Amino acid sequence: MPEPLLITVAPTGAETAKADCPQLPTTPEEIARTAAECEAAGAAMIHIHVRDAAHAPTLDQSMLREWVAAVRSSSSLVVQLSTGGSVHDPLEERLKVLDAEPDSCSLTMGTSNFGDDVFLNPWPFVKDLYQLALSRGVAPEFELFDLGQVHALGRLLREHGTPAGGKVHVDFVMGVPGGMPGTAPALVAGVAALPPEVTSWSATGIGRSTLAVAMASLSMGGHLRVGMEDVLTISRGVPVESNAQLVSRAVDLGRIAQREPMTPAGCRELLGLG
Ligand code: KMH
Ligand code: ZN
Repeated sequence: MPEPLLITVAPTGAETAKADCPQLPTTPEEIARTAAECEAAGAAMIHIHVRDAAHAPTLDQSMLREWVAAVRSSSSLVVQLSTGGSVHDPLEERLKVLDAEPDSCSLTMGTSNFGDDVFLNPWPFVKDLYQLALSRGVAPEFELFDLGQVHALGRLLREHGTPAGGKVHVDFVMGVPGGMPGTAPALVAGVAALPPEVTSWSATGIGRSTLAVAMASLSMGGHLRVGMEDVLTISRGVPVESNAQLVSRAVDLGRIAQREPMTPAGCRELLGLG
């Protein structure tokens, strides 16, 4: 039997303005509804960036907790909070994201250019965040924007060990201006360079690279991340209607590859969550 397909939905992100994209979920009610729809469509995990009452990205602790509770009230999705936040968020606030008690957190393995901005992840921050996640029992998902970050993951695991239970899940985030391109050869190179401790991997392609990366990932037995954090059109010039639409397309692609969607319980096992 082929391995079930983990579909992670990243519904909001920190970069798109609500005014430019009214269907972007930016309130607790909208994220709760999105979570329920995406679980029904076949997602097992949700990667969350929180927005405030003005729809702007925030790491406010009470809002983080409110969004986590909203998703848990409407779905059984595995809840992953972004510790990347927006490019403007201070490192100390990004560490405090774990206080909101998510199941999982993103953990980017190095600094990279991010369009005209810099996405800052200095090594001491990476180490602190990793150790904090381990001490809190939060499953890190290692975000890899570039090939150098794949090698940095090997260094982190050698120096600080693997999470209890030995599960190491990574996500290739490809096609960001400043990171690796969203192409099949780049994904092949990234997967070939993964340290041996890695037990599962997924991939997402930003913007127009979304389908190329999804199909390359499926062809190599990988998992998928989809969502409006990463792409806002379903085809050239046609806006995405909802995150569930992107999840449904991922389910369809997975079925062509003879992979059935993984359940949230399956995802918890994959991440080593008790
Ligand atoms: N918004 C980006 C600057 C993450 O969620 O951990 C960082 C990001 C990665 O999206
Ligand atoms: Zn993110």
